[in-house]
Amino acid sequence: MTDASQKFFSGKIVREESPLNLEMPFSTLDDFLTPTESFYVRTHFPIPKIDRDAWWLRVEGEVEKPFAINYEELIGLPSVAVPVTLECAGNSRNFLEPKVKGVQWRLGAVGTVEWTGVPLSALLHRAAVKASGCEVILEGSDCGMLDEPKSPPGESTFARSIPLSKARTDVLLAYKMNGVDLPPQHGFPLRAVVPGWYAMASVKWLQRVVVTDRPFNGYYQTIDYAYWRRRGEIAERTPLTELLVKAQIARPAEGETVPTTSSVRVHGAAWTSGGEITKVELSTDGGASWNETKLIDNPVPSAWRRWEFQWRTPSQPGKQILIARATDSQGRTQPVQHDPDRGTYMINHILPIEVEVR
Ligand SMILES: Nc1nc2c(c(=O)[nH]1)N[C@H]1C(S)=C(S)[C@@H](COP(=O)(O)O)O[C@H]1N2
Ligand SMILES: [Mo]
Repeated sequence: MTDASQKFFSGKIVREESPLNLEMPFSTLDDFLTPTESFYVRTHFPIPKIDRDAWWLRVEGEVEKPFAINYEELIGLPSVAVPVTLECAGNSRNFLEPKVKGVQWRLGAVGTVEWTGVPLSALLHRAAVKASGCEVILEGSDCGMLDEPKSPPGESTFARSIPLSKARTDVLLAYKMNGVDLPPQHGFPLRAVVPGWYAMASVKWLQRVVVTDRPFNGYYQTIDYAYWRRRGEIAERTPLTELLVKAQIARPAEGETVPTTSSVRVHGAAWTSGGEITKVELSTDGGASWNETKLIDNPVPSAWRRWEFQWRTPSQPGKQILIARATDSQGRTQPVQHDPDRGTYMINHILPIEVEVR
């Protein structure tokens, strides 16, 4: 909801000041790549101040040759640069009814950046993972106390795990964002980028990579950032992982006024994981009828595709509900309602945007 009392910080909506949570106004979506200044910021603790000359990344656990690597050596390793879309698992939470606890994101806890870094597989190879290796824990150096009753007492760090197979496939340890050193709020000096997964997996301010011989059950993948998966009558706590298919409308934005009997460009972006976006449809009548939109970007694995549609607006003034709906190459599309087993995460049901025709 746009609100005149809304606070802004360098062009982003302030959702929380401490810890710092900033949202991109999604109506400013323009290019395929999101400018770094516009990219949303999600933190749980104060942003750690890290001196890169005193910083080390340790690689340990179920490995034959544990080691530590410093910044200079790391950036000297062969690197890759790839565009990857990151979406916070709680993006669009403010659309849930009734209202729920958590950062009240609308559409802007998502963005696409070109990340430069070293494939995690290269470091795992150097450490020589033992046959017992099962998962890889990524640990950040930010820490603090949580005021949740179910959190571990005292201070704890932000940590998350990925299966060894995923770690060896496409996970990047990134030190640049759009060609420039990571800013402090985005994980300086080094962060993980886990393509195709909700962004809680892309651990910032990395200090340790730990190979484990069993599934990790940390706070951020059991109590938080998890959902209920059903096995018949039994509900099982399951970590959030892959992004669900979703389309969002950038313009017109919620509450925007458009002229009657005219041609208005409706545009936005859509993303998925484990496939590519093959279709984005738009309804301009609250879901009664659907039009196929034009996909703008070429498909790139793990990045969004922008889309657009020329809308002939009605001759009669009044409110209109716009809804976008994406379909991917696996035939998956967006549900009409949010599944309560997902709690306040994985919000990919179709989202109504009300505009005024005048
Ligand atoms: N160390 C650390 N990593 C973290 C977080 C954090 O609080 N601490 N937040 C996670 C969450 S929930 C999201 S959505 C992304 C946000 O990345 P960004 O701030 O660069 O947009 O970082 C993830 N990595
Ligand atoms: Mo997030």
